[in-house]
Amino acid sequence: MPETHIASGKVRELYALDDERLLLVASDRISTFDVILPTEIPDKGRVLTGLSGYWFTLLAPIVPNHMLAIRDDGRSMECRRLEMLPIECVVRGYLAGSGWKDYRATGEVCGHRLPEGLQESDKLPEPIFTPATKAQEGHDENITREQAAELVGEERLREVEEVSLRLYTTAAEHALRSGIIIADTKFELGLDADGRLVLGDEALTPDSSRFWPGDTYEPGRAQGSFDKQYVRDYCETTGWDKTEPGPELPDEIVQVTSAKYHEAFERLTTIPFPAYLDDPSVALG
Ligand code: Q0Z
Repeated sequence: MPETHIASGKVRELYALDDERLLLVASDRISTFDVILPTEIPDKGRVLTGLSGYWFTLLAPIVPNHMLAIRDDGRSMECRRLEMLPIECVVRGYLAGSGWKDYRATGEVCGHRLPEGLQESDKLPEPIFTPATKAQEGHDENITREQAAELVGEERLREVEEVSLRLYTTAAEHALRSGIIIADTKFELGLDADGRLVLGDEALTPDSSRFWPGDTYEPGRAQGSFDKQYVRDYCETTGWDKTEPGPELPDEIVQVTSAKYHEAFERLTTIPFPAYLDDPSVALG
């Protein structure tokens, strides 16, 4: 059963299974300040794969997805091969990251004029679709709706925007009931052999989204990350200059962070994580 390696992400690997199918493998690697750390976080890849699978099932009434199966290892997803669109489909419900930067500089984010006087981390009046280019290296760059339309076509863009907003709104409402704010997220959409829009890649994980703890949310400052805050805070204590290589993490930080991933999985899915380890298909309803 030959699996040909076709791509590496920072923390994931992609293999070809055959002409129609890919295998997406999520490692336990963690990145912070854009650097992969030398220490792994136990179960991180399984949590992200299980969460993606959970969301794919929940959101399938909105748009079909590429998932075929999660393997028994809990970290590998067999997927349908798609023709991926050349844009990142970002949706923001709150003002953070490059959205906050752009707003402060111009009062706009990707051509969306926003009300005056918003603070960092504020909830937006309504979620906005803020497409970005796919950078081969470095950071994705926000683009306007017009630039996105040149890349995928006006009609396809309308469909992508509507689907992305419905996916985000549905997931963010669900997460909020679990005490987790999904401040923003990035979807990767593609087309199947019949030209139908399909949700691919990973979806609504803490690596593709900003997850904030709901109980300490307070606009006017940056919010802590649900999963990575202990890692970032530890890194800040070491005097590390945020270039390669990153620091090794002490076991205490590793254990607390692994527990945060387990907690996110259990809160969002209401499935005990050991039940997922025993049989990953439990995440798929
Ligand atoms: C996803 C990526 C990773 C490196 C290509 N269903 C699909 N069909 C076609 N292409 C993709 C998918 Cl998911 C696809 N990526 C992102 C993932 C390592 C790059 F694990 N690239």
